Amino acid sequence: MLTVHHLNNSRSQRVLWLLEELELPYEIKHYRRNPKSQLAPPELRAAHPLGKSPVVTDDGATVAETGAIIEYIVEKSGGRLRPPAGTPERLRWTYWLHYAEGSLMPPLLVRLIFSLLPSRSPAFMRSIVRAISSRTQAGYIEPQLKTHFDFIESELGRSSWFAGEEFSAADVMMSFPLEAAAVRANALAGRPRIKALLERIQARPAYRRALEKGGPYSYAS
Ligand SMILES: N[C@@H](CCC(=O)N[C@@H](CS)C(=O)NCC(=O)O)C(=O)O
Repeated sequence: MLTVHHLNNSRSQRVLWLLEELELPYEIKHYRRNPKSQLAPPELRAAHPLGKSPVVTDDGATVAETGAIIEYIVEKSGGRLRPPAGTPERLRWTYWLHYAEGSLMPPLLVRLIFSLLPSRSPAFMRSIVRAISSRTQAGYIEPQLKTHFDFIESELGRSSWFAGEEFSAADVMMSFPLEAAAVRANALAGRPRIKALLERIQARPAYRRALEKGGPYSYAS
């Protein structure tokens, strides 16, 4: 049986959603973030040495990295939610599968870290750290994020879903960075296509079932 090592409020929510879309059998092993540090508990290292979620274990195989997990599950389903090889849709599918964690998550993470810096600095340095943090955000991070969000908004004008007219696993992969961007980085303001996409995603019955099974997830409305 495929087991999803699932951390609350995390990227692994989209693995549950994919499994619900494909109606594949699975079980969940739940892990809770440390409420103070927000880090995963050390027990997750028993599943994979990095101790990050998601990880899936299945018949002796251990797969980490959301993109690799999504490819593994899609393959296991016989290639559902993946456009046929050799088509332009398949190329777009592969692109978005890599882009989500490879290009979009890093600036979102940098933004999060910079926003936390002032409150985590010693009191006597706080005003200086706040000034450095806001200058870096305004001069570097926000323009980077704007470029990404505008690009995605424009790409969504080409077709109903990321890889074409059919819903696919690329939409599942892109859901988490877009949800995080909506909540943390005001990505929906002036971007009606991203907003509409997230509404369509979050209304899907399989998405709602995954939410019930996964427990607390603060990026969905
Ligand atoms: N690129 C990896 C990132 C994995 C990752 O950073 N997961 C976060 C959850 S959103 C995590 O486990 N955070 C807890 C920690 O770092 O202790 C993937 O997509 O699987």
